[in-house]
Amino acid sequence: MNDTTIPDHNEYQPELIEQEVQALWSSANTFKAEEKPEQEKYYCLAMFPYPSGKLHMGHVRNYSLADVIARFQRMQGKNVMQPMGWDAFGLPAENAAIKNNVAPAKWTYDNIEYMKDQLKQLGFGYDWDREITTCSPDYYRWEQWFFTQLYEKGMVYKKTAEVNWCAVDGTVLANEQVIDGCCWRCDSPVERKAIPQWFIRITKYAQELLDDLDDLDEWPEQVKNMQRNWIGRSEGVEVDFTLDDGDALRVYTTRPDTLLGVSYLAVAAQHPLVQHLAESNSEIANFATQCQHSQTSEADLATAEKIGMFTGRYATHPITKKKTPIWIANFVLMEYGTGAVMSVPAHDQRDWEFAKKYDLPIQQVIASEDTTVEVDISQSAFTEKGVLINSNEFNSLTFSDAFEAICAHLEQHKLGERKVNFRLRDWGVSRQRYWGTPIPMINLDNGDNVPCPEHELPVKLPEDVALDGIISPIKSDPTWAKTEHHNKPALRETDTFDTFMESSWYYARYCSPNASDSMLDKDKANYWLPVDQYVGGIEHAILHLLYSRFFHKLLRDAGLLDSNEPFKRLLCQGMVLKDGAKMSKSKGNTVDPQSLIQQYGADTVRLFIMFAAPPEQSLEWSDQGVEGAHRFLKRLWRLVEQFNNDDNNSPIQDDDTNALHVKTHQTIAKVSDDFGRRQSFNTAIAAIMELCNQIGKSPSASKAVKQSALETAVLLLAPITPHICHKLWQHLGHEEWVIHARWPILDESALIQDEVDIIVQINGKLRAKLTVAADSEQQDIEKIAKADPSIQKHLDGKTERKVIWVPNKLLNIVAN
Ligand code: ANZ
Repeated sequence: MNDTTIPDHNEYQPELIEQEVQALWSSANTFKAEEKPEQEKYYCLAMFPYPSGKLHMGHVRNYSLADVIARFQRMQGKNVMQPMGWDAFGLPAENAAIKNNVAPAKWTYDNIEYMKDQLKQLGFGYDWDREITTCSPDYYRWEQWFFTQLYEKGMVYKKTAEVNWCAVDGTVLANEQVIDGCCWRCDSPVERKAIPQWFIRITKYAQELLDDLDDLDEWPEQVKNMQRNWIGRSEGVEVDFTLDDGDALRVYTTRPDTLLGVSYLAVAAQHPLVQHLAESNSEIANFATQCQHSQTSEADLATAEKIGMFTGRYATHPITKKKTPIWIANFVLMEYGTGAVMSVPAHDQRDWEFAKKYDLPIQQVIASEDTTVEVDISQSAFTEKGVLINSNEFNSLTFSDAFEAICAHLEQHKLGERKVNFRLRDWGVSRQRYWGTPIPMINLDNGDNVPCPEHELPVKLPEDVALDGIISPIKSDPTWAKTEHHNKPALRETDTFDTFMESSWYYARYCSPNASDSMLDKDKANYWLPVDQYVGGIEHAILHLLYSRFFHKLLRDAGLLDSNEPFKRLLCQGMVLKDGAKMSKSKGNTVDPQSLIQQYGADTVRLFIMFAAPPEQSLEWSDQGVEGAHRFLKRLWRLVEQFNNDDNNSPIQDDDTNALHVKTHQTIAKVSDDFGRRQSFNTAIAAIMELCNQIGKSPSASKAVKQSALETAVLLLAPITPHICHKLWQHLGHEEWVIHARWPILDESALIQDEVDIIVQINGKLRAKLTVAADSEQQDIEKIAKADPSIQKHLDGKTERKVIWVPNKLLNIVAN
């Protein structure tokens, strides 16, 4: 390059170049994505943020990861789409509104404006024309429309379900508003209250949601397992015990092999049998109410103290015909199976604890398959599967044989049938909060419900409201809910949707964000979907990802798109820590991205974040690390400047030239694999740094090879630090922008080494290093090694026992 093209500003000044480069991208519409059927598409998506005020480091990490992947794929020649938007409904807006006396809508839109500017400063390559804001009626109208479609299909129903209720304020509380069992506002004790709510039948898709996990081979195993456990498929049997009046008390068990060990039956307090008995027995009635009040979560119940009450009734065992007592027990859930269980204290720990407490018989019916193991049921239940004993004709059967034999027996006598159950419950989508999508249903005088007709959509949420913090403005407004149905006065639903509704389909709407006459443009959805790479926090492993997968299947079954799953590859990033604790406002240990950008520039922040840890692991914040990243960028800048100013007087040496050429291509090979397959960005950066070191140490390499090494470093870094790389690429003589450049091409032949270094060990200790021809034979190396004085010294007087040979790497002689 001649002198006239040497840039006059030869200092690295991120504050100048970042704004300049961002302005170039913006005026050229660089990140606008369009469907191009002839080009391979790549849809890269990071979980959209809740507009809470300003970005935190967790956001920066999430969005840097996705942006690096998007830019890398672009350099691979793919047609990349990377959209961004706002998960804008939710409770924090209501809390902020009360605190600052500003309407939730205004607070939300102001935050969006501020955070959008921050995202731009970080240089993320978003197609802003696709921006989605979920609190906009243009968005939620389609959610409302889709809900009415689901209603027509029978996929939606209303039933009473319990909520947290503050009797003093007369309002429902979100879980976050219950603090140590009391109302966050008035501190009075929170009760459980049953009110009518809307549900979507996700359970109809339980099996498919489970099965399709097997096809998601680019998802972390951990996330798939969390989903499997949440769906909780279990194979068992429903067994009938006969009541005195001839009716059946049906229980669900996964262990029919223990049927002969049943000592009592246990039913939930809400079981119809209990309700029936309660009508004529006040003691039972009182006990049932008491159970209901002390009801806790399923997880707590497993460890909570077992309480129960004998009903005074018996039912006949289906095989032994013995009279079996029926108990009410707090550990039995009405919502699972049949709400009744056969209790086998010898082989189930909950049953065992209950039996000990109420002095019920404990009869062992399973022995260990390992005959040397003596089972002791006096201290706890023996819960393993084994061989049947004390079970009449079923004795000595193993678990699976007994399962089959007992099922067959029950089915033959019409006393039971096989049943698959799921832990997964239908999705309750009603929230009694204001700042959410109004549920598009109309409640009629006669108690019936009808969906809002399509021409009335969207049912708009009023935005200019004042909040008193107690009751939702659309509930307190005497007119908002008033409407008509067939010329008769009727009332709109005043509950709003769970905000998981909005985040369940936004990824699909990004494909046609402005479609005004349909929820999705099918051709566009089919072009872009599934998302090729989804990046987000592990805290969304279960609900958000399960609901999105469910919605995708609903969209498919409504004919709106064709694929089965929304997200092909998933990356869950780890947390950002400071001094070992999660960086968070409540802990007061946050580092503000904004001030870092001002001090060092976005490229330094992005580089540090990508370098400090592998993506899935937690990232420990380090001020020195940020400094280090900044120093590296300054050094890179200087390397390019020096190269351009270099008159190259030093004689060219073939060895240096060759070594730098090899290093360049080794780096391309490593970084390509690290970015693509391994998604290990920290090791990729380390490799690029090594390459830069070698450039610095190779003054006598040829100019062409130096140029190529520098260009390679700039190209490989471009996805991570795009602004500086834009400038350096120009400084290296390119007119084309680096954002339009292709990923460097690997010269495989450079990787074939003529010579390799072999480590020679004696008894595992390093004793010599030999440089030999690549692919040498073991006996040749042994000869060279044994001729080496430093090896001879250590072998002297010893007998050789064994030689371990790792081709091209290591020779270890074991001797004593
Ligand atoms: C007898 C038995 C014997 C059981 C034994 C276990 C071990 P999963 O795998 O989760 O489906 N169960 C059934 N319905 C219940 C309910 N509504 N509330 C509480 N517990 C319930 O678990 C099924 C097992 O959980 C069933 O198998 C039943 O106890 C219990 F040695 O029946 B088992």
